[in-house]
Amino acid sequence: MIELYTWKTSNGRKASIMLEEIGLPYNVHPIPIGEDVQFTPEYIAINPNSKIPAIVDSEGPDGKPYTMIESGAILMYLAEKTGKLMPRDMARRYEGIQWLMFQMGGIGPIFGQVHHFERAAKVDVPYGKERYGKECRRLYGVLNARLEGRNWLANEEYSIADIATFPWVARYEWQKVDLADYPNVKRWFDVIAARPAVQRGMEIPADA
Ligand SMILES: N[C@@H](CCC(=O)N[C@@H](CS)C(=O)NCC(=O)O)C(=O)O
Repeated sequence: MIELYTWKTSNGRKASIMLEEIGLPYNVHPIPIGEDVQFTPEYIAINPNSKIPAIVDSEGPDGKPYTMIESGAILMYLAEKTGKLMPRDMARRYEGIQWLMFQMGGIGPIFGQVHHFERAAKVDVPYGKERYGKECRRLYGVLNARLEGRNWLANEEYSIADIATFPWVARYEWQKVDLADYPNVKRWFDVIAARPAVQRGMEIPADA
């Protein structure tokens, strides 16, 4: 059984979408980050970095409980554990890992700053909005170019790279982005949004 510690955010949804896609049974432990539950000693024992998501696999490597933090690493772990959503062939596997890292190192941090300056900052900071908004739109351009003539970010198959990126693009309205400006991203987004497992994963935790 997988224990999933999460909240209804873009990083949290990566893990819940993945668990829904691969069909492994899991228990949800809501961590309301707005109430600072991530800073409690109980949660720090699971994730010393006080972020969601985290998982504990009761049947990890060698059959022992295994804790995973960092959403990208969680996706890789679950893919390797199940043999799903990441190719075994080295060249194709690393194509997927490249686009997963593009999400982890680029889209996540930059879009996160856009969300902060557009929605959460206690004072209006035009420079922050301009700086991160510009880089956000540049990254949408990279995604749009990558998806020209392709259905998926890597390998011509749906993979953890797509799962990692989708919940961030799902916040395009927060980013003040019109997906019509990025038609390949919109086509890709609409196909993934229609997947039942994605729709279920986006609603986890149910009561958040
Ligand atoms: N690099 C981490 C980032 C996780 C992250 O930033 N999670 C946010 C929610 S999307 C969080 O837990 N925020 C709580 C806080 O910053 O106190 C990952 O990919 O798992």
